Amino acid sequence: VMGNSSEFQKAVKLVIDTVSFDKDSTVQVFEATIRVLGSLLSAHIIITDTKQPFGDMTIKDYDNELLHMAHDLAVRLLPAFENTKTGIPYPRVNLKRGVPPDSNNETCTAGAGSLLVEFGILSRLLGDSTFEWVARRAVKALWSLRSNNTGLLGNVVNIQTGHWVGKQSGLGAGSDSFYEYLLKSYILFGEQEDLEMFNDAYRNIQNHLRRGREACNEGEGDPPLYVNVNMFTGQLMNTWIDSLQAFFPGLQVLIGDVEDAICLHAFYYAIWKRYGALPERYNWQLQAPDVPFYPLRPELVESTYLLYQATKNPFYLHVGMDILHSLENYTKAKCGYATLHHVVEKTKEDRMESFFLSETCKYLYLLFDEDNPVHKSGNKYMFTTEGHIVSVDERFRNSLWQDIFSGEDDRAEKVKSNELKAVNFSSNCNRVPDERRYLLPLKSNYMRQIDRMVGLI
Ligand code: DMJ
Repeated sequence: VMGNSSEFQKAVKLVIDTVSFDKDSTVQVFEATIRVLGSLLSAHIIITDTKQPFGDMTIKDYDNELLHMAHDLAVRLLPAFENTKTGIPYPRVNLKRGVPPDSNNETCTAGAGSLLVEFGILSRLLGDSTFEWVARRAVKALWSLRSNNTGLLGNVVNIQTGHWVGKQSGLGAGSDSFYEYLLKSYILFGEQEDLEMFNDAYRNIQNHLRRGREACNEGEGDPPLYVNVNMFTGQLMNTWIDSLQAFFPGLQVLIGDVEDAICLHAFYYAIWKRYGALPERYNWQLQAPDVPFYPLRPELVESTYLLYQATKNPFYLHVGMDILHSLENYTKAKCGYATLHHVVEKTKEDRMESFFLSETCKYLYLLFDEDNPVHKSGNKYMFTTEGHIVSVDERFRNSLWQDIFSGEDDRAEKVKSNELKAVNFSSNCNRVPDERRYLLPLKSNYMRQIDRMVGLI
């Protein structure tokens, strides 16, 4: 993204030469997929792009090594999809030994249901439907378990019985990327069923999770907020929202619900202004953090970036500057940037998650880099949930197989026997003006209202 080809080439070489997944290590299927598999695939796509829009990112004598590594990793994750009665995967797998004997049968919706983008890309690059098939089966299994009454899904499910252990339906932890990947899978692969599921889910979210006035930027009543409810009854379950939920305005931008996105984003920005960070959980009734740490999460920056792309309103450059300054002031440490242990006390933890680089920094950089190749018309990119770039490309539109959901039993057997393992395959920041001179995207009384709601004034 920064166009630094020599560093990119060095890093790719280092990964090829030193990384092995043949490790006696138990990983989370979701995290290994979005962080590791996703980055390998993204780098492979960039290296093999015939247009090379970021500069010369080709690797001398490249022989699809990153794709081979992605394949190797995905095969090691496949045991998570075996011996599960519902098709919903186990949450953890040992890279050498498969699912640990004492494995937990409970998993969260986001963890089990947001593997389709990476697994689908891998399948389509390899011409092997296995990976997409298992990921899609998991999505469909979760989808079939939604409540008959509300259409909502819970946040924790038993993969053998299909019973909801966590009945909370919300947009944050445990649920977030499930919704994101329904839409992004459609954008990438163009499968109608993904869009239909997304549209249905979005409608149910609007009907049961959204509180506050109908038109977000005008009229009487409270500004809109998306709350956590019981999936079967739609009843409010608690009075907190979490910082992960701040991705939702970005998703709303992708489907063109920009007005609502502007309003929800403003609510999160008000919380950020109060603390210089987003607490992991914020209690909107008590106007105080319920869980006070901030692990350098990207969601607010991500939505800010997407809203700027959609509106070109300089207000979002100001928000980005504000976030950047808070990060510099409160989280900078000797060797990197540190998790805030407490957003009020500004104490730090010795921990910098990889999503700080792959998402938080990337979205901030892109927000200010108007001329980046990512933004050039003709270049079409999508971000995975971990911020990895993939081109929206014809080659992901075509599945080379026709049989994806025919002969399910046969495929399940093959997955079990690992028969499908062997596959052959040949800034500009200076322009940012003073806040008061912005054209605010929202009416100023709205801004005052949410500032009051979060105890800023
Ligand atoms: C990232 O790992 C991904 O965005 C994931 O979907 C949930 N959020 C974290 C960062 O906060």
